Amino acid sequence: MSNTFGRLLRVTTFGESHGPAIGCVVDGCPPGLEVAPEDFVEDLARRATGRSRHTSQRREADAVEILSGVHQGLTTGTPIALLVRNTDARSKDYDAIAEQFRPGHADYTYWQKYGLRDPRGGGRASARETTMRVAAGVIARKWLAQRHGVMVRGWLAQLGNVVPRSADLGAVEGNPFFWPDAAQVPELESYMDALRKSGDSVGARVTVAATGVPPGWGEPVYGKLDAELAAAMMSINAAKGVEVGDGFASVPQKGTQHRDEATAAGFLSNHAGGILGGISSGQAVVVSVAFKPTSSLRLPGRSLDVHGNEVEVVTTGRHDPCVGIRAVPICEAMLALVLMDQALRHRAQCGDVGDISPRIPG
Ligand code: EPS
Repeated sequence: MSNTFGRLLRVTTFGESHGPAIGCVVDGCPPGLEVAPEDFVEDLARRATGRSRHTSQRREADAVEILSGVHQGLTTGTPIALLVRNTDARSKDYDAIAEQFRPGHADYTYWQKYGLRDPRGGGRASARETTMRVAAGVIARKWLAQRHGVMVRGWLAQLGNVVPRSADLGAVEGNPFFWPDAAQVPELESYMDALRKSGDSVGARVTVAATGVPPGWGEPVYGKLDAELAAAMMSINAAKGVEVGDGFASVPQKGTQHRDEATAAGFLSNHAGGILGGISSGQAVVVSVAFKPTSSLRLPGRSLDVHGNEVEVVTTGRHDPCVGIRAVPICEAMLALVLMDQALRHRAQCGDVGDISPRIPG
């Protein structure tokens, strides 16, 4: 029931935010890749709550246990099962809204679909699930880097109305916003402090890019690389829009402006975001994702309860004022997972084709 994605690299996640554990099964990873519990620490910490005052203050250990698929430090080609135990759920925060539908939240649609729901922490709809995407993504990132030299990087490209004044990727890991301009960090700190005090939330835009992707990954027509990236990104909690390359900015552009011309020295621009006809061109694959403002707010909002009564919903507890911030490593993971799946599929069908001339430098 759609808890699995990918074709040759198949990822299944399971678990609820306030259940005993969350986990995933990564099936289809080639044998011989070194994988150890320490590999997951950095990316899980980048995504985790409670690492700065600007995110939810829930403090999870987020320790990955490898249950299968790895022997003596190497993947065996069998399903890799990863488990993370929930250690800091506080379910009483949800008692008061257990029978209410938070405006803008999946509470209502889960209720309509299943006729019942686990209200604790949003259950399966919680961003907690994304922990396992990031864990699975660690494996994909490692394989892509070792096998193909592909590197995946993400950053926050907008927070509310604030946009980066420069694109210094060296600054991204040095601040709690994944922001590519260190000089703006004090401005963001004040913005987020005021937002948190007001009780409101705000949206954000995340951009992710993969460099080193060779030409040829992606399948026409229903398995287009951009189509699968869009589906993967839209499956992230709170995602409301995806752009590839120039995306919606392409609308007013002229063809002469949008097309990426090339010389023997390489492509002269990358409006296409590294994908032509659903297949990678050898340029950086660039995807942007819009995240809506978090719907769990302490500011009252009108809604109904499960009995049909009109209510004012007030959500207390430990919520992210901008869930888009923590989405940076999640988008990176989804990009890596889609790329690895497509790389394996390309190898399966077209592995004998080899390198084709001319190859335009990215
Ligand atoms: C979330 C609400 C909060 C966040 C949670 C995502 O959950 P709780 O109310 O249970 O603390 O802390 O994020 C995580 C636990 C996580 O690991 O990302 C939500 O409604 O999506």
